[in-house]
Amino acid sequence: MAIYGAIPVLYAHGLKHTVGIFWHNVAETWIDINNTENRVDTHFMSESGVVDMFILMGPTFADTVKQYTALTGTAPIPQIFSLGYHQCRWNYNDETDVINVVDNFDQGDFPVDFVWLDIEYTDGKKYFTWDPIRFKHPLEMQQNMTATGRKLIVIIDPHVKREAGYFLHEDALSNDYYIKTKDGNVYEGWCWPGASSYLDLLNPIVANYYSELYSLDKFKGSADSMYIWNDMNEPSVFNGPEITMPKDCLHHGGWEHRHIHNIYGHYYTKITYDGLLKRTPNTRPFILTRAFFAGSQRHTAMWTGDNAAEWSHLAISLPMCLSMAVAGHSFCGADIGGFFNNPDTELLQRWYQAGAWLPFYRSHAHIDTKRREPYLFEQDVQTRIRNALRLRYAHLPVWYTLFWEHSKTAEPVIRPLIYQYPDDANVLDIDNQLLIGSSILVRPVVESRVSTVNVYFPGGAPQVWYDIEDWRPYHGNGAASIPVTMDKVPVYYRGGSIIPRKDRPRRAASLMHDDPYTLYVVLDGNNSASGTLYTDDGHTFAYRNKEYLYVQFKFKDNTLTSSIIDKDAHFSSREWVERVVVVNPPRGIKHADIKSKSLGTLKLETSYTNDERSLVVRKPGVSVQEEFTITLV
Ligand code: NBV
Repeated sequence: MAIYGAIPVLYAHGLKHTVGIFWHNVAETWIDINNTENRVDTHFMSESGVVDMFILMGPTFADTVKQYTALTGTAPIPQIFSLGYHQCRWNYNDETDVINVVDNFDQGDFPVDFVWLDIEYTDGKKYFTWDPIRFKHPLEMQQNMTATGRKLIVIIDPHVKREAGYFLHEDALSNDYYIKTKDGNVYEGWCWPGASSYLDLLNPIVANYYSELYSLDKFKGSADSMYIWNDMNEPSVFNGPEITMPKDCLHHGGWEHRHIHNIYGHYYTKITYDGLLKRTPNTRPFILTRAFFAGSQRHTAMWTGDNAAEWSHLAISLPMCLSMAVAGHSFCGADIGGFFNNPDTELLQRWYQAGAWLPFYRSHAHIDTKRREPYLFEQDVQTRIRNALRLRYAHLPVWYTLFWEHSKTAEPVIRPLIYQYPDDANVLDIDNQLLIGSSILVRPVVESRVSTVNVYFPGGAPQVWYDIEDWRPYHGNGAASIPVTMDKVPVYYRGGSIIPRKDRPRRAASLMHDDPYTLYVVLDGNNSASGTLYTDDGHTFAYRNKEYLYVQFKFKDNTLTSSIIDKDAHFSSREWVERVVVVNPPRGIKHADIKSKSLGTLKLETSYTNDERSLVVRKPGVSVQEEFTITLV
């Protein structure tokens, strides 16, 4: 039973085989999973609808996920900025507050890309309006933000305030756009604004009307750089049965709410998506939603809803997002710090450190909580939060490349170990570790006051994992107890991988676009490694016209080679390679030679670091657009 969203897909995994079921039914649904000693029985119970069931034949876990995604779609590549850090709170009080938050982030040197406004920015909870006193100059406020590379996201909820004179309510009444009761009257529920009604989104005319409200001339005060958060779209109705809409309410086409309950929120975000596309046709929409259904990944990111400042809620955010990812929806995160109540600084720091490794990275807090922006804490706490944020930003090229690859191959951006190592019996129930793609292994610290955590290193003995702070090797033959401090989170790169990073600290992703890369070449037992890098303009649809760069890096026989994967795609990038760090390098290297068309052959300095566990190749200075080789000599 789900509160916010439902993806009725179920995988059954054995060490040799995975199969799945996709229960394609949008009525409210319960799924009972009954584990007995030798078997697992599953009962699907939907309130109405037909049995439309897809059996996914596998045979591998990855195949099964792909078969499911073939039915429901992949997420298009998001704006790169949306993979940065988001600062949210219910609520930032007024325009000055918002601008001060941005200033304080700058003064404290904390990167952030978006500041969010919750329901209090509206004029009396009437969406598509602004509070006339506290948000009197929304455009100016947004211009001040964009001048620093930051943007605004505002909330739009589906309940419509029943207030005479409110244009949306008047339009809905006069055009008959509202959902009805079983007796044919306009349905009236209770939500933030008080008496509210709900638009009948199943009606294409209503959907079109609503999506057009996002246009720049209608949503006055919204800049073209502003994006949308859809909340309460289950829909949430305070006085409704199970806090939602009565089952016998009537929608377009005569559907009772019971028949379509699980897809209402999905429709809502699809309409927002269409609206943002109409408003700025060449910009990738960004939407965050609370309600979702199978397929919502095509339009929106989601978050896990109202958690609390408790260690168990930090811990559960990993399995929740991992489940979402294998159910096709990778763009998932949880409220950093916990929505309800006040986290102590230990929990808050651990949450920032863990959240940096989930796809959607936003801190959020309930209106009754104490302010908890990172700059408000003691210096040591600030330093740790800043480090977590910087590590996130350094890995933006990895996240972005993985989202590109997800859009093409359906591979989840984050993965449970079982996805990558399906025949390893030891990983079946590991859900406190995750893989970012296939190359980064993370074991966030989600327990209070621990000095060690257990980390399982998958892949068998030949597979080595390298701690990203000191490049210490760990063999893939089981679990190890790893010492942790408040500064330490166990994160490893897989031997055999090449990780592109942008290591120059910046204030926002939007300011990193042309920054140079450091390539981390992590060699396996055969002295080889490979990896990919995707880059484009970061926010438009130009990639659909082949304006992008997709590069393959390979290391073999002491030579790193870059080659363009999609030869018919082009992007004139200003990014270049600033440094190569070879982890587990060959011994006795004196220098390196770089060769490319524009550079010819040049000699590069190298130096060993970390007790010769790594070798740094200085300033290759080659554009990522160009194919090149770097040979260690
Ligand atoms: O809009 C207020 C909150 C929001 O901050 C939160 O993130 C949502 O999940 N919203 C729910 C309404 C109810 C909160 C108790």
